[in-house]
Amino acid sequence: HDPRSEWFTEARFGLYIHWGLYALGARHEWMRSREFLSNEEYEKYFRRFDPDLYDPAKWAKLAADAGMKYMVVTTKHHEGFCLWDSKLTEYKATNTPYGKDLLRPMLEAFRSEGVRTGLYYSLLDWHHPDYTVDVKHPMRYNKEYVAMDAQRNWQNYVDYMHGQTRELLTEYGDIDVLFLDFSIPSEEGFPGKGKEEWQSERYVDMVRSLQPNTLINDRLGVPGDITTPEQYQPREWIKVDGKPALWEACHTFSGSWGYYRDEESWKSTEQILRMLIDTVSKGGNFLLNVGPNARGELDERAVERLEEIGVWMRKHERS
Ligand code: JFZ
Repeated sequence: HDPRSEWFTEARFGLYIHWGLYALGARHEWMRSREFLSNEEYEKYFRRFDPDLYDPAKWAKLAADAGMKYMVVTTKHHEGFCLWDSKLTEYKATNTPYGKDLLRPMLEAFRSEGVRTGLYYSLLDWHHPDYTVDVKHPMRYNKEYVAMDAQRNWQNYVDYMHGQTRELLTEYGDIDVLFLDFSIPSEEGFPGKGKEEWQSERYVDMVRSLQPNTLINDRLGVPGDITTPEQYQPREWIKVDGKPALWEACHTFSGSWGYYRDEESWKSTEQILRMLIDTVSKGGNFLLNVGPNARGELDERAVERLEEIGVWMRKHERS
């Protein structure tokens, strides 16, 4: 029993938001890696990023009405683009045509609906000049780019990642969850990245000292507060060291986390509700993802389903 996590156990249902430049490509948040896109090839999305219809109050209301009690948003996904006004990079929303911090109004909107706020931060970074090539990197088959690893200053990247986390935990109010993503095994001649590379123990100490109540997931390669199976339904309550653990299943409505216009394999509302009930019956939380589009709207297929979930919730007196 840990008073830090009582709210999490009660919360049960949350909204995951994957939003970044990949919304413009409208074909998966891994498009850079899948299509081996260089920084230069990807730059056009940065130059055109302008979500003119962004209205986080709408998102927050929809989530609260669907019975969601917390949210987690990608402050930076693997592509490296930052939704907030980080002082440590120029690769951020404030330098796009949109010109404004996207994170602060989002957190404010959700908090005013009584929804707790969590941040996703990618440990991988395909844009940072000191980030070395690994088996997932978009430039992994580009010999010149790989050869430049010898000149890359890894500690610079680690300082960047720790420093950005410090910004997020000092300038954006109480952060309830930190979802760090992820550790990479060594493969095909590329070294892996895990707790040594991320300097995870020092990182966790920093998080604890800045915000002792923030719940951390377990993808840093060191034990965290929350175990996060992804895209599958565990058969029973997940145990860590033989004891029932705090866990959270994260799922997409369809086959992608980022906005994917032409992806048609959407789960039905009934399927989602069955998964939610199944998760909760085994002691877990259900984090359901939406990928907003490049104009800043939630995908209408998600809106439709979240509204239906809200109807079910009200019938069962949740929201
Ligand atoms: C990661 C991301 O690569 C993906 O784009 C999305 O953000 C998702 C929530 O997280 O993907 C992972 C990370 C870890 C595992 C699987 C997919 N894992 O531990 O099985």
